Amino acid sequence: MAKTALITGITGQDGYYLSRLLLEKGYRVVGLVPPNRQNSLTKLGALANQVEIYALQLTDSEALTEAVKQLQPNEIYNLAAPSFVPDSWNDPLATLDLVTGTATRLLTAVRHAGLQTRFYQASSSEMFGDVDRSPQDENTPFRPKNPYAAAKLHAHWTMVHQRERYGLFACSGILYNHESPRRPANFVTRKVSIAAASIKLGLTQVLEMGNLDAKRDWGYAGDHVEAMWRMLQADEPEEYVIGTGQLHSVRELVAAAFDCVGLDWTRYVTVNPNLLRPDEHFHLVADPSKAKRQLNWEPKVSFEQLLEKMVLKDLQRLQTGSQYIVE
Ligand code: GDR
Repeated sequence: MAKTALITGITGQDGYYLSRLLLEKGYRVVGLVPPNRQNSLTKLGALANQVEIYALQLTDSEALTEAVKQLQPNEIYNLAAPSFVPDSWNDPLATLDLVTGTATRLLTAVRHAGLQTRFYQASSSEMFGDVDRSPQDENTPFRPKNPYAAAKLHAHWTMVHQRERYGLFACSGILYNHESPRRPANFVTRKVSIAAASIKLGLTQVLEMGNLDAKRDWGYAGDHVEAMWRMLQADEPEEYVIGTGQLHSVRELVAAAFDCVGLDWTRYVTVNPNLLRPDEHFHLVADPSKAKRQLNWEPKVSFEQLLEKMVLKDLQRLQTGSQYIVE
């Protein structure tokens, strides 16, 4: 019988790639989607007809328990979160409720349903925050620096506590930045890929950036969701750091993206001080060796290949005037 996977955040970037992977593997995929967000299903493109949707508010504990009882999922992937980090300063409490609250309510629902459901929590490298060592691994101390990171860390520890106390099969992937042509335009990679494509086509002339010296470990979302799935197929539930292990600056990112369309980025890019973030001196870069050793997971798409994929899709999209990315 086909396994059932339940996904929160199915209409986001990772929800798309994970659904695609699970459908390929023969899973029945069910997305938990708030009733007022059903129109966002168009973001799933062709996959929208292949996944099932269960409408509920993720803040509704009873509805969640009922959904888990009814659907009897073999696996739950908790991906839902307001993921743009600067926004978390606007409403830290709402961030905490959605991030930590959803994880807690889902874990409680699994426990109450008495099922052997395997649970994946989407943790973030932001939890490491103000690191004093690079690269980071599963033993690096957490020092979150913003409300988003603090909420993710609370959810992460909740998952660990529930696993230790109740013996749940609960895992978390501490994921570094992972991008794709489906990344929303406010994140730096997509902002740059859209700009490179539109400047190439003569649609815009300048790109205003924040800190060009900020550095990140950027991977491909399609690779990273594979690690999520592998965690839930392992013998033991554990935490894994998932990233490429390669550190690049925003400057390198911009240069590589403009290279894809044969343009010299220095002619178009300016720095807008309003886009600088406070306190960005630390360098988040993964040591993914545990994932390699235990899950046989490795990223396949390089930094340059990722940017090429993104820029070419944006070029194609702008040239054809289509609203959605087909990938
Ligand atoms: P991040 O992603 O905050 O790392 O979180 P983002 O793409 O927003 O920023 C990456 C880095 O680029 C620098 N930067 C800019 N960022 C944006 N958005 N716009 C700019 O113009 C710009 N200029 C420079 C930022 O300062 C930062 O250093 C992502 C999200 O997916 C989180 O949800 C996830 O948890 C972490 O990655 C791991």
